[in-house]
Amino acid sequence: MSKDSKPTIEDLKKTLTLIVGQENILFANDNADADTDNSKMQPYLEESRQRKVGVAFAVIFPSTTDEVAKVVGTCRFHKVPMIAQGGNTGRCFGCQTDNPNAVIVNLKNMNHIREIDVENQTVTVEAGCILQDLQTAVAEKGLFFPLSLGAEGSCQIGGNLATNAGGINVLRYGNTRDLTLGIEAVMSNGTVLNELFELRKNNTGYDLKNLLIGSEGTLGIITAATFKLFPPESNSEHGFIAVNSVTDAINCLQQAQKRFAGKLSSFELIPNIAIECMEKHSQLKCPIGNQHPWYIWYKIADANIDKPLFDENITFLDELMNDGLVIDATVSQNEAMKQHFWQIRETIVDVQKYEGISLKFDISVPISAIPILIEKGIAAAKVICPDIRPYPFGHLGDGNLHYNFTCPKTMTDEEYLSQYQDKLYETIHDMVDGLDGSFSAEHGIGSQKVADMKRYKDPVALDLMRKIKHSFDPFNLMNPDKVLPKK
Ligand code: 2HG
Ligand code: ZN
Repeated sequence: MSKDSKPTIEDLKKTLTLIVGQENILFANDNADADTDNSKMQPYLEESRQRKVGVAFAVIFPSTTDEVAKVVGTCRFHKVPMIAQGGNTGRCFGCQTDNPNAVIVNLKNMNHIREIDVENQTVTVEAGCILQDLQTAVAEKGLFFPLSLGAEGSCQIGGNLATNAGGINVLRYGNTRDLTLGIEAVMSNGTVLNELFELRKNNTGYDLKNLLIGSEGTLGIITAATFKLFPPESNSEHGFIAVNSVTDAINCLQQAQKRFAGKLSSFELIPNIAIECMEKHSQLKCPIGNQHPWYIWYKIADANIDKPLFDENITFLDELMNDGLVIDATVSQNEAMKQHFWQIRETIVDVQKYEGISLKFDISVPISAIPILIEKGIAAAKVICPDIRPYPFGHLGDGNLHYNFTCPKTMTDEEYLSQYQDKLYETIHDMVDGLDGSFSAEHGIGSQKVADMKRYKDPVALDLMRKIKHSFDPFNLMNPDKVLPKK
């Protein structure tokens, strides 16, 4: 580029290619063989369920923090928007874009575990590391990383941090935020924030790490983090039980919390429709029959193996049976059964698609309000769309329901979405708001729920968020149009 001329697209292409090497960048319509090139880009442009197909000028795969910093600096110089991307398993279209000038910064090459510190029980890992790889690596050192969710075989740590992922162990260990001790991120001007502390206590001013966690790439690009590790759950028991109502399920939860206190890791609600759907579309069978209205899968765990939890689990279930709270139950007798229960929980999510599209909800309310939300929500949804198929499941112990609604058997996906999507989202989210709940408990906002931010988020909170965004990203180049609604 000459000194006086304006930077061109060609300059941008050249600089980005120089930073990461030709093999680590894809450009849209790059050459005469444009189709081939775009098909290579496709997996990074579209959402994993193909519910949104985006565009981009380029997808770039930096391998080091320094390369990310240079990419960001270059994009800023050219005033090009940047979309940070991990495993692309998010549910809210957080790492797709409609902007053909945007650059997708995919972190998959930054997948190293920098250090497992056994003495201090911490791990420092790069953003592109797949969650399951991290779990396995720390397990090999005799430690445990508790973040666990259905997409763990393909989601990446950077995405988990950017969305503050929850998952199935939140009851005992908290969300991703609660596991994080330190962070490294590239800021919008290309500087690197290095706060990769291993410290359990650090009160030195504003907590920038916690601003970046859950910010979905709108404040900077997370490149690495340091997490707490735990002793392995060597002593764990699972139960699979059937109950007549959600109120009974909540009573069981309270009993479990009383009896097991901090040892209760997971407490997941599963409706009959999900068990039916799973048995229809997979090889799996429910261990206690498929005729019950509601099911619960729970896990209790402890590191201490001196007092096996098996007997206590049986006593717990006997008590629930005697109280008339449980209609049927089984416990895990071995590792294979534990795997089977977990597989059921995972599979009920995957099989939904075979019954047509589902409108996905990710709400939370105070746990005591869940029965009324389920009852009133289903009644209201049926007034709007009489043959709708409610499919509510999820993290009952956290008050977080995936209050999904599957398309009626008689409709196409397109008819269902065009006629009912907006009305159903509004009705259920209004109801959740009326119960002092949240319209997004663990999946984040992305572009999908930006309008909800405008409708439900406290205006003072929104105003402060906008000011934070502006001070981190004055040119609005970091994942623009996500999270924050326009004024
Ligand atoms: C889960 O809890 C995930 O399995 C996905 O958050 C939920 O797809 C969904 O509705
Ligand atoms: Zn979930």
